[in-house]
Amino acid sequence: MGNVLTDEKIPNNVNLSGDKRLQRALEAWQPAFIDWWKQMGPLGWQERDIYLRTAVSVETDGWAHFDHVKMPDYRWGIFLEPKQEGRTHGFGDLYGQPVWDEVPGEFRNLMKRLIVTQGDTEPASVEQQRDLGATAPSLYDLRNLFQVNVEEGRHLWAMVYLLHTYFGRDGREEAEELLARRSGDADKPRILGAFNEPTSHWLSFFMFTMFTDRDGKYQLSALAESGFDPLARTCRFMLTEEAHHMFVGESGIQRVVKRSCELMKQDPNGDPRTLGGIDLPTVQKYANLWYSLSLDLFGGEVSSNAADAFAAGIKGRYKEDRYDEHKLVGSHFAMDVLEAGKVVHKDIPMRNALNEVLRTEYIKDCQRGVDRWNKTIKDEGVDFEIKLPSPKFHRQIGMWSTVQFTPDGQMIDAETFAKRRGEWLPTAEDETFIKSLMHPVYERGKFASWIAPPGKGINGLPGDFEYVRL
Ligand code: BYC
Ligand code: FE
Ligand code: FE
Repeated sequence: MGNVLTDEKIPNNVNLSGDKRLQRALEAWQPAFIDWWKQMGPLGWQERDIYLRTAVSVETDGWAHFDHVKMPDYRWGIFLEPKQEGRTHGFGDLYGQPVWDEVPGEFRNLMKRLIVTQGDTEPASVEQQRDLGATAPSLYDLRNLFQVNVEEGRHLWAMVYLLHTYFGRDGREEAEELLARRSGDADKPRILGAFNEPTSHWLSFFMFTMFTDRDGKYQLSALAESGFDPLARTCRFMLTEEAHHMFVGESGIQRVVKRSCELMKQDPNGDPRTLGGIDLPTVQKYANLWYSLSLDLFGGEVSSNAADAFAAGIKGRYKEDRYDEHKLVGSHFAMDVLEAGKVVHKDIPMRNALNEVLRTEYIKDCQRGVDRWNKTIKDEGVDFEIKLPSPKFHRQIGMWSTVQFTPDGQMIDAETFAKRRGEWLPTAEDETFIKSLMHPVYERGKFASWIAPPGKGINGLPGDFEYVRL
């Protein structure tokens, strides 16, 4: 693999110093990135020492270095997995032919759109999480928030590297735009829906990292199969970091429900709210919200964009290797569709159904996480089950966005939905209540009332380690 040059301005394993033009272009973008980080990254805490993991190579053992560092000094680098000699297209019309090291002209726009869309989510999430440092439930959680934030920053670097290297002037302009859009801004919003939603407290943050970062896992996995080799190699390494983000979300909610159960047993009326906890039905509502927003990120159920990207060899399926057939001509996917206002189960040409195929894999993965939450609840002796709502519930993208469903998948009219919405999704009162619990806890080894301590600390360290130096 390429040597890692960590002493350069931009740490990298792509021999950046061997391409002076590219190096200069990226070094010119770097101060704009730092300005964006200071302006839109975590509010406060920038001058504190945070115990962070930094990617320093792509070796499976020892790719990460842990140390206290001030966030603006974080060494955001460019890391691609080593090139596999002789790699061929793993799917699509070009199956079996050598992969590309450059972008073919006819696919340039499609490829650029996907890379820009991926890149846009990374800074968007940092913007969404900007204020959370003021209300962290512990130093451990505060550190995990910042870890996620700096790595999303690195994921932006990964996409900007591709834009600068392979898309010339267009790519440089897109890289600037990535720093100009703003999450939730009416005039220049981020591209995808969920990335304009507020994550204004830690319950939403944990749901976001559970469900929305998991979309990242599936989208990156599909792009990791790409016949555009530099994209595949960069996404493969991004997935290494992604695992921790989903851990933060899944274990975060697991600790919330554990605490809820403990408090339910302490309160004479079984209400954790009176003791500063979050009741399980409210946890369910936030799961309904973030799961449905994240399902939207897979795009339309039937999509010619998805078919085109697959045919071209640009975007594959999750773990393409597991499938026997990689061209998908003449095969079908049986799925629910909306026809004349009714749900019908139907065969759809496979290439057009690929967004739904990927979403189906994602749903299974979400269910595995929810099962682990339910095991925690059961182990606490509490009779409650968190359920993923129907994929048709509360959708804003795709065919189900034009009709309304209950969480258990019954079609209802818009008026009934509006009337019952507050039973299923967080209300203004729920938001106010959750925010009322969000008091910072910055004493080493202490945790807020609404969350249990983690089972173990970071990098083998104890839970009361000084993850953030005050
Ligand atoms: N919001 O054929 P369709 C992550 C647009 S998360 C707004 O149905 P397609 C992360 C679509 O662009 C992973 N618009 O969908 C997580 C298209 O517009 P045009 C992010 C949407 O194109 C946490 C039209 O609707 N990565 O990394 O097959 C923290 C019809 O599109 C939405 C990617 O998404 C939406 N939700 O698929 C940090 C990978 N959905 O062309 C990071 C790259 C669709 O008519 N992106 N539209 O103007 C893609 O692969 C695809 O663009 C999508 C959509 C899967 C998003
Ligand atoms: Fe990311
Ligand atoms: Fe992530």
